[in-house]
Amino acid sequence: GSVGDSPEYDVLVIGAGLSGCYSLYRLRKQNIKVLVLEAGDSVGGTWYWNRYPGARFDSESTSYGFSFSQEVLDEWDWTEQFSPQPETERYINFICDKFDLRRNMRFGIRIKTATWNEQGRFWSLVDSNGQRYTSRFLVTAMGVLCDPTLPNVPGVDDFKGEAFHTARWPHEKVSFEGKKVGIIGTGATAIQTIPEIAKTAEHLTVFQRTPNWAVPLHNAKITTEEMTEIRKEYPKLFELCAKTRMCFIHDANFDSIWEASPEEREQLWEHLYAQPGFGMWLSNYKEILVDQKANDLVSEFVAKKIRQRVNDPETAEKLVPKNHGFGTRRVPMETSYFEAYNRPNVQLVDLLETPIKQIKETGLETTKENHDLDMLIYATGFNAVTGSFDAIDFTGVDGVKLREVWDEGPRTYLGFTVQHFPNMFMVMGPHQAYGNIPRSVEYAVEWISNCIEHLRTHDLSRIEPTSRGVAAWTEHVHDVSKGLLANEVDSWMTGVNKNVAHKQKRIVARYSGSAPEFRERTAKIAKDGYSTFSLA
Ligand code: NA7
Repeated sequence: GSVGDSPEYDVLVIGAGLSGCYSLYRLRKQNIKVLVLEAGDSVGGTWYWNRYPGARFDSESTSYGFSFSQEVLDEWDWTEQFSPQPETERYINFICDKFDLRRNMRFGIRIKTATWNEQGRFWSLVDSNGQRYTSRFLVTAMGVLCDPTLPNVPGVDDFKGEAFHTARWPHEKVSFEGKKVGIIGTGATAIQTIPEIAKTAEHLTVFQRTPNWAVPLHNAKITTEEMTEIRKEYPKLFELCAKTRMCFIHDANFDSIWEASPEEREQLWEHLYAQPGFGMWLSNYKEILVDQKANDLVSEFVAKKIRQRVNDPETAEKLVPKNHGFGTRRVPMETSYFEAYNRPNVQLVDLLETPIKQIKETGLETTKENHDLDMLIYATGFNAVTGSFDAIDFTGVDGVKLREVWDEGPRTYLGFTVQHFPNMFMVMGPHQAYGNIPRSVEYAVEWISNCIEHLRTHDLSRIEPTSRGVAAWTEHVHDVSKGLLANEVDSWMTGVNKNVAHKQKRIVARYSGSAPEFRERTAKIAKDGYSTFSLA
């Protein structure tokens, strides 16, 4: 292109969550001119938007923090085993202050279109105010769960009381005192917030469509002395996370359920159920996530726990999932969730029996009755994985639209790149291994920034995956997803969102092989000089 056509930045990054912050840190170290564009008014992404009461990690705090800076590891104290949202937001702000990241960030900017200019080899982004930004490379750091969705029921706009989606929670304190509160949804978010709201609301009605297999989080404080001990173990901890399938500290169990006696099973399950974190899900017998019979047994154990913890047998029965097995959807972690239903001010409404008819000025009407409400909370989830891409009009080579390329489900090369969209890199895009997200974010950002560095040092200004590469990777992602019971169940992990018209069919949205395998395969491509890409 002509001089007038040269881009203003080397790299534009969309999003200032963990992915965007680390992208900026890395790229700037490489002397690359970067600008981060963020829709929110500050940094933090997920931890900026999700301010609902009870929001916290289900990952161990110490395993969730960034590992890239020894100084940060030395200076930052986590105060809880599973950090609550305000502390995590402070942590991300601490990182941004420490490395002066805000200098290269712009806030309150919602990108509407992203268009590839083939002649000039650059990306051109336009925000909702019509402002234009250009760069040689584009890094999408938009998060896996960032586009909240409301129920597709009549009357959502009619309700006259206070109404919030959990992912758009107000910055001001919300009071539940003396109020009749309703909440729609019983996913990981709702299960965190319901016990908190129940503490002060005059009345809380939970509108449940699909119950979920939640297990106890067992959160606890971390003392300063404990933090000193933890700090010494950081190298070991990150080594462990690098080995495990989903980057958590919970290692796989290679024991077979069929070689254990019923007493031994019961013993292991009691042990795991009493452990903090995802152990019940991730350190269980090797068959439980792939073999229906094994899954039925562990599901029965968790069902028994629910029945023991909920006083009213009818309510307990409604809380036991019937159509999917334990661990086949993202397992919500709970703190006194089931006990919340033992409170006199909490009521469970089973929408499978009595579906929502409409939302009205005064509350919510099911096919059976009217529920008058002062406040309605939508814990109804997200247009996941590809939702943030749907929200921007991406145009690649020859006017190709990303929405069309992904019409039948995502097609990527290594989860990082897409054919027809040169010089675009995705952090936590589809077909990547998620799990304990920051571990995956660090790897993805390093892969991408190394690739950009390689291109620069080799005087290359264009990279695009080949159709052969995309076909092979997409097939590989589909192959490794086979056999997992989770991939035969509707959830955000299989790309289903009943509130979004084009999300009714299951797709392979994420890389469900192991994270070490993902890293091994993608690192090999880098080591071979990215020769499987078309480079120019
Ligand atoms: P999820 O896990 O997608 O949960 C959304 C919940 O909202 C789920 O229980 C849905 O029921 C329910 N929902 C959605 N739409 C409706 C309508 N129209 N009517 C009734 N109920 C509805 O989102 P979360 O925010 O809880 O968690 C997202 C992730 O964030 C989580 O996995 C963690 O990784 C962090 P359904 O199951 O569709 O029947």
